[in-house]
Amino acid sequence: MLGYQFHATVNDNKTSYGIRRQTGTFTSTMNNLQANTTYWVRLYVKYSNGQVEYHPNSVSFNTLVPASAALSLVKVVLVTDGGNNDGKISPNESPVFALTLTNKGGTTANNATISLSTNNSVVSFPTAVISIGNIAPNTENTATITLRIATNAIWDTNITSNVRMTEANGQVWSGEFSFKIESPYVVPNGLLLLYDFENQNANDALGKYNGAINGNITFQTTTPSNRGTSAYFSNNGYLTVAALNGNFTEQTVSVWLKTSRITGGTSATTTNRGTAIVDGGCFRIRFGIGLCSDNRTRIATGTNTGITCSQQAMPTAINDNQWHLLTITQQSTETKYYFDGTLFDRRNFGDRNDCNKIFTIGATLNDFNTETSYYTGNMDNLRVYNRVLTDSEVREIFNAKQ
Ligand SMILES: [Ca+2]
Ligand SMILES: [Ca+2]
Repeated sequence: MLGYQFHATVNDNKTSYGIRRQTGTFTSTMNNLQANTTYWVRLYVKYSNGQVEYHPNSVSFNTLVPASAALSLVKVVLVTDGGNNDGKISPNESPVFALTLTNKGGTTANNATISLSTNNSVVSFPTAVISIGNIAPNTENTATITLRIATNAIWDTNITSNVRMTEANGQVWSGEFSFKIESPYVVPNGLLLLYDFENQNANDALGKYNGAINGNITFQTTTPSNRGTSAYFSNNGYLTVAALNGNFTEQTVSVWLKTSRITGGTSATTTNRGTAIVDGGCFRIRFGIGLCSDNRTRIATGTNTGITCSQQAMPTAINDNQWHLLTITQQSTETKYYFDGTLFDRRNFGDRNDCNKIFTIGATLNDFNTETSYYTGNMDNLRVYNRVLTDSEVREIFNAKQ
């Protein structure tokens, strides 16, 4: 509804005009006009005998669209990932975004609100509508909005979030922004399981291959990254992962260890046979460490070789009670050995572990020449992949202390 004024100049004071008798310049107001509509006005003369004489010309005009607010989304900032604070948005996190709106219109946007929707149901919004208040012309207001990423969200998923901006009068504007759901872990491709022991149990951090604790496993705050917890194996404690079957053509096992004692085998015939890290589960990798007579630490793999002193010597003794990363990859018959992210040996083994034997962490369960070889020490971030990692990927895990 608009009010317009028109002006006219009249040089005859003997007549009455459409509105009233008048000479000179006068102004009349026309109310209740519709916006963006064409009107015309025309003067007429009404004589005392009732005769009306219209001016031959009318004047037309088009009413304007009234000034309004015009909101747009001009900036989106990730305030926090609402999780591990690594700057990446991952499953089971609640990221907070700051959304800045600007008003390029002619009037204040009153009681503006924001609501969001996305193209993927793994994203939800704990607060459906966020108030952003009044936004004066050519000014900005910022509101923070929290999203919730479902635990079962898939890594490397691109999310487009639609932003609906609404003024109290019902006027709606829209915008959008995008982000990616990423793995919270480095080198996620092909990662089958990850035991990071952050929940102080034998659950897989990826939620797929939860294990069981057998015997004495406790949890301690020493870790490679100095954050979180690790598992401490002692007194013949070990883990089993019943569901995992490693019958793949390629494998990688990566694990952080901190130990001062790497003799643990209980063979009746051999001392210092070393301890086991992983075994069974139909993997080609049987993975143990042993302390040998020359006091160097060695890694053993294969089916029936046991953890003897005849195999791959690591460049540095591992039993220094410091965190070290051991990584073994296997492709066809070639096995590669990495110590603290650096390749130090490669050998050929063609055997595969017994596929009927449960995947075991921290023990061999009477399979290495009938010895049990329990591990003693801390363990963190045990990773199993169904592919061979590259040298640079092994180093990336080491550098990330993951
Ligand atoms: Ca994160
Ligand atoms: Ca940990």
